[in-house]
Amino acid sequence: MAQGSGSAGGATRALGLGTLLCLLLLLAHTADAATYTVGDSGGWTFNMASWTRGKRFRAGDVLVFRYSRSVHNVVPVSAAGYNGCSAPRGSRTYNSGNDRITLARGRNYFICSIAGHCQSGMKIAVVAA
Ligand code: CU1
Repeated sequence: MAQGSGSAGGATRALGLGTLLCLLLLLAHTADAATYTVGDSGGWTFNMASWTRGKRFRAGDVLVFRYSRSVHNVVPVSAAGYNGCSAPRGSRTYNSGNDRITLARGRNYFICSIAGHCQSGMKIAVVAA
């Protein structure tokens, strides 16, 4: 009987250790989050396609969009919105000129919804691992 309760205790300890490991992984992941200024010193502007090249983004990384708020904006869109350069009515629109947006796992698409800008390459597609 004593042996039985001992092994149950072991299972509980193993569960506790698993939970602890998960928490540590989560913390490590958070600490890893990087911040990227979109377009680097040039900021968020036209012909952005090459900016993502060679970068490895992770979920939780932060993109900083810097631009003149009187000229541009930032709208997260779907793949269709990205390809067609259209933002659905009611889309959340960032327009502070210094917007911080956290990447979700998977594909993240952003366009400028000012007429003609996305068509001129003011759009990025970011894949976050
Ligand atoms: Cu724009």
